[in-house]
Amino acid sequence: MYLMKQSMRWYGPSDPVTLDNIRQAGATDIVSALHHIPNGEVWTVEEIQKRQQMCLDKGLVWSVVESVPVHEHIKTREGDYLKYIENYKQTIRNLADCGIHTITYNFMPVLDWTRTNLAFEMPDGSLALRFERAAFLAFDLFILKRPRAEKDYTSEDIAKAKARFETMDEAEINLVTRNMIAGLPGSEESFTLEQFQKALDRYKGIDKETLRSNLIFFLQQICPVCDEVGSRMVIHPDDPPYPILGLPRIMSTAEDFRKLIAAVPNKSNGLNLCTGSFGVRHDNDLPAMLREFADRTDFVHIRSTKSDSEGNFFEANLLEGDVPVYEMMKALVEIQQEQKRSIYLRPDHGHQMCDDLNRKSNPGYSLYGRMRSLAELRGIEYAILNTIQNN
Ligand code: DNO
Repeated sequence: MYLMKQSMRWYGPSDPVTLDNIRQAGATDIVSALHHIPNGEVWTVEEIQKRQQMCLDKGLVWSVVESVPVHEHIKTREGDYLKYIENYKQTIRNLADCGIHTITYNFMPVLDWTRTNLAFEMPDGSLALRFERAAFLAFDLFILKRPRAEKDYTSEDIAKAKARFETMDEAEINLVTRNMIAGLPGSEESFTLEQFQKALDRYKGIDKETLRSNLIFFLQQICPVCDEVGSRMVIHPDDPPYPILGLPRIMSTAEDFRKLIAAVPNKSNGLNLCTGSFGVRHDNDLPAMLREFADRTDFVHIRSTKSDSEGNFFEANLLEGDVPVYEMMKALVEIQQEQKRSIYLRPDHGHQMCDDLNRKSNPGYSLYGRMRSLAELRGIEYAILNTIQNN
């Protein structure tokens, strides 16, 4: 029987969650990145091996990179983008030389993932990540004061955002601002408000189709190298999966990924199926997406969000959100048996709970919440496999 490769993200030596913690949570594989290397520079074999050795010393294997960040100049195709693409190729070759072949990346302009609230209190006292639309709009319209932002919203939206802004004291304004632009873990960039507006301005002439063609150009350069060394680029979807701050988005739906495969059919053009990101759109049928893209999905993130009709969402307990976790796991178990291979899976964004409430941790990446999710996922997989075996 082929079982999921139980993986957990580790941010490296400065992560408050230790490799021992991760091993005790039951994971066998590590998802990591060399966050100390500036975006755009080559990851040397020596630096990669150092990180690998840290994992091996604790009986773990660094199997998936999340992420080799894509430099903004590649996304906008300006400045030194050709140099950054060459550096990216070299990083892929170096990773392959060290035996690491699964590389996660995203193509979201300026910001990686976005939340307004990193400590949303759940009824049981644990803390969740949340995206509150009115707070986000208040940030865009009245804190950042993005030029012409009003044209992206209805007058009803603007009124709600204004009312929300009026409830904010200085501390909340600072907090929302920090959450939005100071960089969530893994996002590689952080800004002041002024730098942030400049970063947005670089996308002025770039609409959806231009951004998509920049991604296609990037993959056309990178995928042949990946094919040669037996590696795969797995793209992470947009989070949230719709346009924000006037920026284009190109990886929010199954159709977006279909377009990418049609343009770059290389087998190294793969998917990191993140149920939490795609799942915020109820028109994304997640198990169907997993089945459709099974040949290209080497890495799965499982978490569940719960959204309301206002466009707010929070990250729910794994089995209590909108994501059909059982159906996803069933599809995953079946695909693994059909394809006779194991797929890397990591629990994503757990709640901050238990002793983690008294510790500083990377938002979404404290220990116990993810440990709880991994245990639940393992239990679901175990039950499905037993049912298959007994029939
Ligand atoms: C958030 C993560 C993302 C992801 C990148 C991949 O928790 O899922 O930051 O790592 O988008 O490039």
